[in-house]
Amino acid sequence: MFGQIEGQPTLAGSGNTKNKNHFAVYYLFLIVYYDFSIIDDRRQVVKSGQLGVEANMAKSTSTIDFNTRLRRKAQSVNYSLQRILDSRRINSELKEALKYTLGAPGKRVRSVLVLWCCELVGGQVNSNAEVASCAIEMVHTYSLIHDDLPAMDDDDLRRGQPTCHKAFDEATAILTGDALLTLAFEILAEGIDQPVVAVKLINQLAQDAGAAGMIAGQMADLRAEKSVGTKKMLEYIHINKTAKMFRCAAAMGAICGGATQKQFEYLCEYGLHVGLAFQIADDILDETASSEQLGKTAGKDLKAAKCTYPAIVGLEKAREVQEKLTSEAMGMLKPFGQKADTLRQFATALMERTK
Ligand code: GRG
Repeated sequence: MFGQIEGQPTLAGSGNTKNKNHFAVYYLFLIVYYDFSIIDDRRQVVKSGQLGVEANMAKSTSTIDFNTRLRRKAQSVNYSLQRILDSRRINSELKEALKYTLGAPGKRVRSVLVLWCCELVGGQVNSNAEVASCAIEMVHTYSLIHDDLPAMDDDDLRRGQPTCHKAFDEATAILTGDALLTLAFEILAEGIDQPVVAVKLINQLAQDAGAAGMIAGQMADLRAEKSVGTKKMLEYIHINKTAKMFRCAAAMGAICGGATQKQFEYLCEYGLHVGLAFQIADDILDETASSEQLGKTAGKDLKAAKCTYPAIVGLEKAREVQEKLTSEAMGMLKPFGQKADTLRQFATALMERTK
């Protein structure tokens, strides 16, 4: 998990045992120090209600490896989600299910994309981006809960734990999804500091997650089962079901960071491309990885004769398409220069993911 830190040898390459021990102690100190500093920063955020942690983290960005930065950003989203849930009066049974699903170890990649796009165009993450990152995670989590229901994909395992309707019951799972979907729009309406920004964010999320976005993709996906799939159908499903939520994340980050129209358009295209590549990775992993590795049931697409890239074009070609999309996504970052290096690493990480 802790890859090489720039300018420092890794543990494995650090010489004799005595030196290794010194490095081990040093690393331990660094880990403990960083974890405590994050907690301290968060306490300040809770106390003042303002964003501090992202600004503090940004200082050390250049010296920390990508995976650690991704993990830190995801952790900051977790804190924000927890804070939002803790601050609301919600029926205790429903709250338990909300915490169970939202608190489960999701990768938070859409949320982190919001934060990094805001940082890219605005220089730093602001409180609007923090709210937007939580809103998109809520909508994403709702979609997973509903997708796992018996009427849809009928699955038992999600994020390494029993699905919501298995852990609770079907009615609770439907309502938990409904609560997350509505809460997402509530926090945007309530927590964004300028009405015009709030409206833009609400509109973007409604468009990309709604009847002309994720729901359209899900509908087509269900209808495509067991029919003879075509490449056109496949693209329609994947773009709508998955890629538009990544486009949405990039767009929301751009809006929060005050992007110009051109920057907004480049980031939207970047989001669509990495989102499609992410879904192809998902299709490939469904065939090549285990349920333990994925934290969800592997091999389901094949069994359900789903319209996937490996099923339509084969595994090898699927990987080629994925690489092409990732390289096109990188192309969208050219105008941003070196400042977009984190998004370049993000695109590569999504393509190479193993879970
Ligand atoms: C039910 C309205 C409705 C929509 C369902 C998102 C979705 C549409 C279905 C989930 C099943 C699926 C395979 C969707 C494709 C998108 C995808 C790969 C979702 C999983 O996202 P990750 O890997 O999940 O980011 P975590 O758990 O890490 O958040």
